Amino acid sequence: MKMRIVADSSANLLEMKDVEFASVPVHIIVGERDYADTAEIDLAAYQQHLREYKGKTTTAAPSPGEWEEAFGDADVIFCLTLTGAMSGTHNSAVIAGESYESEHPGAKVYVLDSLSTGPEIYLLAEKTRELILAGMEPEKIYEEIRAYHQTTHLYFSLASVDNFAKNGRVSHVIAKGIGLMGIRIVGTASPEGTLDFKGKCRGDKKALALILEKMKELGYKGGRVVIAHNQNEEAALQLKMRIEELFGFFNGVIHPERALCCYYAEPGSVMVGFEA
Ligand code: X90
Repeated sequence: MKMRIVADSSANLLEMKDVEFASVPVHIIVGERDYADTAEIDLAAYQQHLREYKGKTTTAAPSPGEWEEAFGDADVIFCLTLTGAMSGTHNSAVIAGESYESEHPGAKVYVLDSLSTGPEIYLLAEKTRELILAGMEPEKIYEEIRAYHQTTHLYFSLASVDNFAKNGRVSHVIAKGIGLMGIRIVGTASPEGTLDFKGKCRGDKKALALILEKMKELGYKGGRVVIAHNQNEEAALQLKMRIEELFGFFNGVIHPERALCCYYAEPGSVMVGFEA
């Protein structure tokens, strides 16, 4: 039985060792240009285009066809999507799953709404990989992933929410003033899969301290951490150091965001997924 993990590109994940994996690109539209968030994208050139472009920019969910293509010829697919409360990506995956199952009798597509994005999807993918490699049955894997999902969280520090506001995903009132004088907005993915703002901080140091405080409040005890950043490796390393000071080790990874996350979690932002 061929099993495959498929996640949209908001997971900032392009490949996985020892298991079948595919990433489905979310799209970023900058004027006439449609950037598919794939491994081929030149992130520096893309970010420069975003910075310099004065007209309208937006994003678009992958089509069901793009999801189906990523399913390949697997018998069992674990499909992990970014929050359905903020994007059509999940809906598109559900449609693709139904179509794939009807075209491939006996195949099964499990579609899980992460109610989150980025590092939290990354954690779910890592767990799915672990369970596949342990030789577990698909139905049991899905059950375990859903149980694991109850223990994963996402926090973020955003350097700007302009692109969220421009696309009607947060109000302009909230967006105002963020990004000025190094103001960061710290928030989390709500249980419904929407943005839940927890506070404004001046500078990375305070923002990271607030994230760490929230992690501890949730019962974080040194579990797995995934940190994604947009041109702010320094902040990611600072958080890693603080975790090491507290727990004696850092069980995690740090990586740059891919194109979709870079659009909404603008330069200077940090996203943190963790187990608690
Ligand atoms: O359908 C589309 O056009 C894509 C829309 C995606 C919207 C969400 C992207 C989030 C990227 C930003 C920081 C954390 C947000 C947490 C949300 C629960 C990352």
